[in-house]
Amino acid sequence: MHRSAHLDSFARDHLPPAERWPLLRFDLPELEYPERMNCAVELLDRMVERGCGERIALITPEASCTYRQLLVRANRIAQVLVEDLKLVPGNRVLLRGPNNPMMAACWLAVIKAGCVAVATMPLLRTKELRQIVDRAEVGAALCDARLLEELQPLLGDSRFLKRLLAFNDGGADSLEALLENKSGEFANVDSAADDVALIAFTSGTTGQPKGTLHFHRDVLAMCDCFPRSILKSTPDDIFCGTPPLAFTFGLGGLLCFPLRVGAATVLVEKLLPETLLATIQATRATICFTAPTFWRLMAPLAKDYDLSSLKKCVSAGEALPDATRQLWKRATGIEIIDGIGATEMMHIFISHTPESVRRGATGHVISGYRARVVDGEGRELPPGEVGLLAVQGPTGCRYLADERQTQYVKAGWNFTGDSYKMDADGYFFYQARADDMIISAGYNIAGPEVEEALLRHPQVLECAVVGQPDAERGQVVAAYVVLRDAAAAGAELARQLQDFVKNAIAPYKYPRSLEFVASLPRTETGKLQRFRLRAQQDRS
Ligand code: 3UK
Repeated sequence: MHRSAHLDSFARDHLPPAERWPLLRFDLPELEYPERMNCAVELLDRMVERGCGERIALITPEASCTYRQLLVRANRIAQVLVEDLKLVPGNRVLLRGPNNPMMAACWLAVIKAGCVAVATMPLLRTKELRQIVDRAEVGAALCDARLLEELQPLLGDSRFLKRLLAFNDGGADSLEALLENKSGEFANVDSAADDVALIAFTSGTTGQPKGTLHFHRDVLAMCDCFPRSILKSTPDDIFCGTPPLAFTFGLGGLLCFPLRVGAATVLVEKLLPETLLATIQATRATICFTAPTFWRLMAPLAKDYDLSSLKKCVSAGEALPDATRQLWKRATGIEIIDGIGATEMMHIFISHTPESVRRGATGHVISGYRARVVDGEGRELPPGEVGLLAVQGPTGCRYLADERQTQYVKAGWNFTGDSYKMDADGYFFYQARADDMIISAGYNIAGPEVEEALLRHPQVLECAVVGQPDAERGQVVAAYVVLRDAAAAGAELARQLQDFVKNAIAPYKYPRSLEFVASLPRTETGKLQRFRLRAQQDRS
């Protein structure tokens, strides 16, 4: 490792021991980064030096700002961090806010100052924020004034959190008030390429959150892999979408990818399917990132909007059902780009271009990464066999002081926890989360395959399929269905849907239990919370 710029060595001290790291590969010339490098400086100062100063960087429904304006703003915030909050390189700074320009500028400022950004999802409550503050020993926080309520209690009683500044506030002790006296000139911290730049907590569903440590060079690596080989983004692109900046899917897609190429990004605080479509129309956005459910809900509405600017549509977070891909294509003519990424890997590592799509597949491994399907002992399986997905690339899993490191990384490979099969051409087909496989009367059934079949029925808006404990069969397949027309619910339609599945896939996979619900439990990142549906069953 290179000489660290961190005066506070917490992050480096809490990296897993070297023998538990995944093997890192830097197989492409663009991944040969210099030993000293600050990723925020590369994304911002360097772009202004290269002539992007007067280009638009950020767009909101109300205003826009140029690269130079964003740089001055980030510099002023960095000055506050150092001069007023007395932070030193390596200190962890919690960030909390919806997707807006201050949140973006704060992220860049924290990293320019050599501190470690710990961005948190807007919907987290005090309990979850406390876990994060304690695990990452966070000493300072920058928080959108409207989200203070859940964070404030920690200031009084946390061992670690001592300083808190609110932004988007305007009050006398707000961050904005402190910015007014700052020059906008900042001496960037000359970090090592392998200094920790951020800790991303997994949008994990149960138990203690896991913090994943990512270096300055990892941030650039995510920008130089998927966007270059698959998205092929250019300076003229306008990015938009829903994932929070606290989720690495959003951090890449809505901040780092656009800055890396001198493009613009649209930041909107709260988006619904209708407002995302209206945003694309109003901003003439060219690239949109969101989760499969959003693509599905937007498809029938698309005809009411002018989406002629839109060129690339990216789906990630969970499996994209082929039925959804076809709905969107019929509505807009655009082939969605599916991609699997993970917080541990930072961003997407298996995907496809619109031209290289294969029905039912997530895609092929992208340039810079390697992937294989292996058995329980880590032996590579032949094409067509279902096993565990293992990946390697320039980024990889390093949990913050966590025993679960040995579950994610084995023999140098990252195990995402997904079961997949690969075909003879190297296309990867998602089956299920390995621990979500339903085992019924000795059969292995992947919930997503049953969901896919149900989604083809015109009445089905959304659905989820999980295993339900059953005395006789161990588990039975249970479906939860949201209808387009809730009034149609009833035993007759339930039977029709069951028959519909029996005719579409092997009959033993049909949902023996089928319940109509008004909505499905989802995380802020668009993921279905299967554990909640299962917990519901335990109670009933
Ligand atoms: C699942 C997918 C099938 C899969 C993420 C893009 O989702 C992201 O990170 P998380 O840590 O979750 C990782 C897990 O989510 N998943 C994600 N994408 C797909 N399953 N098809 C997909 N296209 O189980 C994976 O292991 O929340 C996604 C970029 C950055 C991210 N952090």
